[in-house]
Amino acid sequence: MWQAEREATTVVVVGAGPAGLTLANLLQRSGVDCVVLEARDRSYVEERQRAGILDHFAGRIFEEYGLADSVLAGAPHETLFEVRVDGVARFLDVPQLAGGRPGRLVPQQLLVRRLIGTFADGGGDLRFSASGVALHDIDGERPRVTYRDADGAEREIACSYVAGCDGFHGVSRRSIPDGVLTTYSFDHGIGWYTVLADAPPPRYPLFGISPLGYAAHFARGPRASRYYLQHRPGEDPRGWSDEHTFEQLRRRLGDEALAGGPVTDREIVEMRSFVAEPMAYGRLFLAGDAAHIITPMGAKGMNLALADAYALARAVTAAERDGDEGLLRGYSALCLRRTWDYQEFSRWFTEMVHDAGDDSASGPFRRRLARARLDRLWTSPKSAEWFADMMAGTALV
Ligand code: RFL
Repeated sequence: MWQAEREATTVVVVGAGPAGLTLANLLQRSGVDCVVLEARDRSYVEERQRAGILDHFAGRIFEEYGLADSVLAGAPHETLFEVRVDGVARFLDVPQLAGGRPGRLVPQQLLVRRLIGTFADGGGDLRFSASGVALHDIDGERPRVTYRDADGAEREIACSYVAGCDGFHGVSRRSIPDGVLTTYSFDHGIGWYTVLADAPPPRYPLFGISPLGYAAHFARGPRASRYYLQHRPGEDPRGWSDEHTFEQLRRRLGDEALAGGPVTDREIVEMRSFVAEPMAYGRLFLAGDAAHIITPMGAKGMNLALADAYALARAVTAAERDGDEGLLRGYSALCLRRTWDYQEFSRWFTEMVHDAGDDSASGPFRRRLARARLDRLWTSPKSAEWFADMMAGTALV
């Protein structure tokens, strides 16, 4: 009878995004064996452009594990944030307000590329183009993961833990039996269009509030920019010409001289939030977008993925090295506490910058409230410090 090739490891990590790759590197540094299975090929994963801000807490993870030199080399620290309200600039020194805790500007694809390189250099086992990944016996002592490798051969890996790091559409969360998870979904009722372009980045991360709608401009490396533009419900901005897109940005950001450039990617961003509780079932532990998605306001999606990976690496290491399963038992509750904290921050930020601009949906009363909320960041030092503290990230333990 035909049999799949069988192997064993301590942790099978499903998915090589920021969560899975961070976890794999931290486990490797801790001397815990793992195998990473990724559905896509290496170049696809290394070129996927998304987030760009690593918060201070996430940066500290790599420092703690001695990975900062290989993973964060040359990544500039955050300095000021600029908010332009009806074209008038205001600045916030977020790192200083957070007590000298700067984040870093790191395009997600650069982080991913470096995490792959570092893991591979350390002899890590990362398998791309793994199709048909299926999880078995996750509620037992010895789970198994089956898949088809890049050559089409069937394979099976027995393990002690499965880390479900395969994003929102992955297989891990769906492997948990019906009725176990409570899920929370929220549609923010806002439309966003995002564009990547080979165009000069802004001096500082830039948020624009105007009656035409919200816009933002962020660096994605020394010669590339990501832009976000709110669009009206029912409108499909993918049909906007590049000229129209940059004209909208110039008006919303109050900068007639804003340089354009070739657009390399355009997408509609779903302004949707999602949380699945608990983030663990038996010996399966969910991390990152597999368990929760968040709006880009506040830049917490990738950072939550890294914070989960850190908590899980510590928990698995304590269980394997010291026989102490306490952190594993507390993993879901710890990560959910941070997830809800960040969800609230992201919603607060989203509501403020949208309501303060185009009030066609929210109305004039909410517009004035949003502007009062925004003003408070410059009139109340405590409010500004709280904002900066959230941007820096929280070290829950
Ligand atoms: P990922 O990055 O989705 O990685 C999951 C990996 O799992 C693989 N996979 C599978 N592998 C094996 N078997 C299967 N069955 C599999 N199914 C899927 C996938 O191929 C993939 O490689 O999840 P992870 O690691 O949890 O990381 C999450 C972050 O990527 C995400 O939160 C952020 O990108 C969100 N996000 C942003 N976050 C920020 O912190 N700041 C930002 O400014 C920001 N901007 C963004 C964003 C996300 C965006 N999109 C398109 C979703 C901008 C955009 C446009």
